[in-house]
Amino acid sequence: MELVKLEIIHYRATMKEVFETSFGKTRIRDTILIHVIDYSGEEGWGEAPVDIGPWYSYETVYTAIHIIKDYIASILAKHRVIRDPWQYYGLVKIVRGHNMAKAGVEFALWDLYSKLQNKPLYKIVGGVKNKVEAGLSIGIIGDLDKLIRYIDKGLEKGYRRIKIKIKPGWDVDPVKRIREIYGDIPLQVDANAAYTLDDAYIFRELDKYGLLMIEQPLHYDDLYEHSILQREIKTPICLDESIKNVHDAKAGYALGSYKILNIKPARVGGLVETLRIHEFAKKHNIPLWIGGLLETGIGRAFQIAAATLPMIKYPSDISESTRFYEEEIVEPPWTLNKDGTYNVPDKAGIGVDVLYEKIMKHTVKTINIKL
Ligand code: OSB
Ligand code: MG
Repeated sequence: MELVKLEIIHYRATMKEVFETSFGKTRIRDTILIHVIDYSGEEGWGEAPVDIGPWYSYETVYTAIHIIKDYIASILAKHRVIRDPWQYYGLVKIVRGHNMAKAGVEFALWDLYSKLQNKPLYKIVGGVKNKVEAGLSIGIIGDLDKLIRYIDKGLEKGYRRIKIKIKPGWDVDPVKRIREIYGDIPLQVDANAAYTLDDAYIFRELDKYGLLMIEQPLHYDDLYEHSILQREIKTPICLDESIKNVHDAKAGYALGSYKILNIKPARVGGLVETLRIHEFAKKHNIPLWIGGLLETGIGRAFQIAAATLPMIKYPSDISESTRFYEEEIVEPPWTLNKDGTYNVPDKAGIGVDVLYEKIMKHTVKTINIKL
């Protein structure tokens, strides 16, 4: 790849529905889209699914712009010819943390690289499936009847499992209600780090409901306390926020902090680190699935490619394009089959066309860097 241009786009969309987690409500979604152009004229698209503030992660739209513009772009400008995404991974290692910023650019390079190889992205990363299973992640709704109506719609659409966000005061009751109404449908909960070990009694209570897993119950950076909680409950703990790289995955495994991992390729710095964690998971037979961060259709493409990997054993948090956003920025949009799967595109690259004009309608700012 011989890069000639890097474009950083601050994109802002109003959400069709508010998404509430234990760390807050999202009504307006700010994110970073990355566009790279090769000497051949071929292009690549990526997304760094940061937020406007440091809520899910310490990274924000502004830290991502800073890291990409002031460091990653300089590294690219110095090298210009980048053999492949693995070389990029080595070059940006010098930047500590800022995984989403690094991932956004890496994704764009993966798209470009696979287009230049004329192969679909999922094949290049070693994917083995041509359909991937989707689960629905439901925010904190706060009203049991509304929650049930929401689940009805989700199941009707075909989503293969339901995940509800929980926080203190909204945990056992909704789970109990869902079990009463739907029996033993595939169900899991995600606390986004809202609890402490003092709340262990809540997890012992949730333990009675046959959940597939409990996602990130304790502190966002913790491995040790999760290992204590995991010993007290039989429901598998799945870590999300605590796993930022393969080192965290190894340490958590040694401690017994989890039985399942949620991999968000952006959270771990991109698809190269995803593949490293996947390798470790394969060696130890750890089941994985792919998590989401309210991505646009661009980010969803990388989740779908990652979800084709062999250790992905549970449905992934990949919502249809139309769930959160009015404007479709990819063509065709990501649409669920009736059986709750997505077809994995067989076209070169991410397999969908990016609609530049539509993106520009919701763009706050673009930064163009000549490489
Ligand atoms: O913890 O999985 C999470 C969304 C924003 C921040 C954190 C999380 C989520 C989701 C969204 O659960 C799932 C999706 O993108 O559809
Ligand atoms: Mg989560």
